[in-house]
Amino acid sequence: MDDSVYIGLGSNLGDRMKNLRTAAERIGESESVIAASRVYESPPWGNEAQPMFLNAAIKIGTERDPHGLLSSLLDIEDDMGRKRDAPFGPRTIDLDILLYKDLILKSKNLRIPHPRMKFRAFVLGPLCDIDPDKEHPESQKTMKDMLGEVGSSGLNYFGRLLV
Ligand code: PH2
Ligand code: MG
Ligand code: MG
Repeated sequence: MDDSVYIGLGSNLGDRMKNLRTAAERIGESESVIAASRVYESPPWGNEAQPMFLNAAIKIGTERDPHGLLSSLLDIEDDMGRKRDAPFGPRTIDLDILLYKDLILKSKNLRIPHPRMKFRAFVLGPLCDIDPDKEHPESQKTMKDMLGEVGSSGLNYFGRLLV
C-alpha cells in the first residue's frame, strides 16, 4: 500500500515562481510535505494564446480524504486570487491532485489519477524528479516510462521550488 499523495502546481500569471512557492508553503501548513520536484517552464498546453507556465509537483502525507483535500486546495487557490474563467486558461495558481495513494476515483467533480496527466510532460517531468518508479494505478506504467512516451521536449528546467 502506497500512502503517498502527489499534487501538481502550475502558474502562468504574475510572479509565477513566487506563486508556486507560496502555494507549497500554504499546503505545508496543513499537510506534511515529503518531497518537492524542481520547477520547469513549458509552453501552454490546450489554449496556446497565453503566457508560458511554470510547473512543479510535491509529494505529501495527508489525513484528509480526496474531497477534503480538494476543497482545501481550492481554498488556497481562491485565497491566492485564482479566477475561474476559460477552461485551460491563464491562472495565478492551479493545484491539482495527480495521484492519491493507489486510489482510482471517478466522481462528478474529481477524478484521480488526474485524467490528463498521461499526456503532459509538465506533470510527468516533475513526478519523475520525485519518484520515477512510481506506478500509475490504472496502466501500471511507471512515471519514467510515461514521460518517455510523451517526450520532454518543450520542458525546461527553471529553478528550485524550495530554497
Ligand atoms: N495547465 C492547464 C492548461 N495548460 N500548460 C502548461 N504548460 N502547464 C499547465 O499547468 C497547464 C497548461 C490547465 O490546467
Ligand atoms: Mg490543471
Ligand atoms: Mg486545476
